[in-house]
Amino acid sequence: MALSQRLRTSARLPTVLVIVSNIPSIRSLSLATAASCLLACSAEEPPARSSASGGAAAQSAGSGGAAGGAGAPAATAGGAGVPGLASGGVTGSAGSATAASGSAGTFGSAGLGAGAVSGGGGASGGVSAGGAGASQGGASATSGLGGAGAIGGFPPDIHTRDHCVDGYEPDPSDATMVDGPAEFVKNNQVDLTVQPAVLAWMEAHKWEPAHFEWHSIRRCNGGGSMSKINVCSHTEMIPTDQECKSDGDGLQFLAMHRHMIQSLKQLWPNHQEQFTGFEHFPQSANDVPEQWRADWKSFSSTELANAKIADEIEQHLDMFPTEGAFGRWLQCLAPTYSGLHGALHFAWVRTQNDTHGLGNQFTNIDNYMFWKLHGWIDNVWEKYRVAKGLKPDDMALTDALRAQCYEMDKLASLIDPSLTEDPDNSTLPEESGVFHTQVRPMFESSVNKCSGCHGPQGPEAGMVLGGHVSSADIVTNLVNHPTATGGQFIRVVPGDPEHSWLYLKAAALAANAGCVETATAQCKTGQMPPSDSVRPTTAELQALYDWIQSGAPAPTSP
Ligand SMILES: [Cu+2]
Repeated sequence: MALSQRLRTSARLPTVLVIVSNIPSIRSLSLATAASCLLACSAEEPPARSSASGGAAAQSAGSGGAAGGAGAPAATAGGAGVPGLASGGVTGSAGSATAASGSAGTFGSAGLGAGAVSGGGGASGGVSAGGAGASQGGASATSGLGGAGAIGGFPPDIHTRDHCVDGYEPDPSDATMVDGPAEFVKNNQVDLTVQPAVLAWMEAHKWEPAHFEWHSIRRCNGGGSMSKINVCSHTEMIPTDQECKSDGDGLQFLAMHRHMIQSLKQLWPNHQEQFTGFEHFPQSANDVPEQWRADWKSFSSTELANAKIADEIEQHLDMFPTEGAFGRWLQCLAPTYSGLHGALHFAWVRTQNDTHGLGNQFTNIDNYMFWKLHGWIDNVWEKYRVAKGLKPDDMALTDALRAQCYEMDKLASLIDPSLTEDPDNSTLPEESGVFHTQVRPMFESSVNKCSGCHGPQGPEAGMVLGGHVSSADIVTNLVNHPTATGGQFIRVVPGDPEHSWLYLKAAALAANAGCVETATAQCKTGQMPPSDSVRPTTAELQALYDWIQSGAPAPTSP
C-alpha cells in the first residue's frame, strides 16, 4: 500500500472503530481506565478546517461526538483477563502464546501476584528453550481474536515452565555468537545493531512490534497511529497509567525495559555486554562505540546537569519520593515530555539508514545503542533502589517485572499480521515548489534528523516528515490535520503559523501555546528536535514560517 493510501487509511480508522464499538459487549468494562483512550476508539475524525478561529469550534464538535459514542465499550473476543481488569490489575490479562515460538500453554492464573498480575499467565516456551513449556499448560484456550483467552482457574501443571516466572534458558547461539555490536550499512551510513542471532530471536518472538505496541497503548492515539493491534477491540489492554501521566507509568516504563534486558541476559549470558548500559551518561565521543565517534555531538548543559542528577542519584533521593517518580522523570521530564530518555534516543538517530534505527518506532530495539541507553536508565534505577534500601528480590519488584512480561507477551499475541504494511518501494515523483525545495530539507538534514523518527517506517506521533515519501504526501498529512500530541492544535493551519503545531514545536514555542488535551491528543509541549543542543537555524524556521504563512501550498510538478 502506498504511503498516501496508508495514511489515509489510518486517518479513517476512527470511523471504522465506531462500528466495532457498537458490537454488544460480552462483558462490562468496569474501570474508568484511560477514559480518553476509549473516547478515541469512537471519536470521529475532527472536520477539516480552513482557519484557526473556525478550527477551535470544529475541534470541540469533534470531541463532543466522541463522548456521545463512547457509551458502548468495545466487544472483545476471548474475554480473557477480565478478572485482572476488574480488580484493577495492570493489564496482566490473558496468557499468550506467540505463534512464532510455536508454544501454547496459556492459563488464566487469577491468583498470581495479588492483583498486580492477576489474570496473567502466558507461558511461551520459546524457540530457544527447546519448546519447553509447550502444550502442557494449555488449558482452555477459548475462542477469540487473540486466541489466548482462558477462563480463570489455576495452571493444571505448576511445573510448566513460564519464562515470566522462571526466566529463559540460554539460547544455543550463545556458544558461538560474536561480542559487541554488528554493523548495518545502508545508503553508506553505518548503524549498529545487536548480533544477528539476537535480531532473529526478537523477530521470532515479535518483540519489535510488541515493544512498539507497549508504548503505543500508553498514548491515547494507540489505535490510530499505525498500530498493528486494533486497540479498540482490546480495550482491556489499555493501562490506566498513560505515558508520562503518572508515577505508575514511570515504574512500568522502568520495569518493562528491565524485563527485556534481563531476558536478553538470560538468553545470552556470555554476551551480556550487548545488553549492558553506559556506565555513566555519555560525556564525550570516547564513551560511545567507534562507529559513532565522528558524529559525536555534545549534550546541552541542561541535559548534562540532569544526567549528573541521575548518575549521582544517591545524593538526590529527596527529589523523587518513589522509583516511579524517578522513572517518570527519566522518561518524560514532565511536563515537557523531553526527558533524558528522549535526548539519548535522538543522539543516535540515523536519517539514511532507519531499517534498525533508533528513531524507528517499529524496530528501535534492534539497535545496539537502544540497549546502551536503556541499560544506563536501568543502572541508575538500580542505584536508586540500592540507596533506598530496596531489595533486589522484593515482591513488589518481582510482581512489576512479571506484569510487564505478561503484558508484552499478550500484546505480541494480539498483533494482527493483516495490519502489517508492505514496504513502499514505488518510485517517487519529481517535485518542486516551496515546500519541496525550501522546507523539507530542514526535516531531513543530518543535524535536525526529524525524518529519522518521523519517517515512513513507524513514524513518531504518526507524522511523516521525510524519507521514502513524496512531498505531496507529507503536505497532505500536515495541512489541516489533527495532531497526536498537540491537543486541540492542528499540524499546519494555512496562513497561520502561530497556531500550527508543527511550527510551534520546531520553534520551541509549544510550551506556552496553551495546549489543551483532547480525547485523541495529548499535549507534549517539548521542543523538537528533543535535544536542546540541536536547534533548527533561524533561516530554516523562517522558511517553515513563510511557507505556512503563504497558505502552505502543495508541491508542484517541475
Ligand atoms: Cu521502549
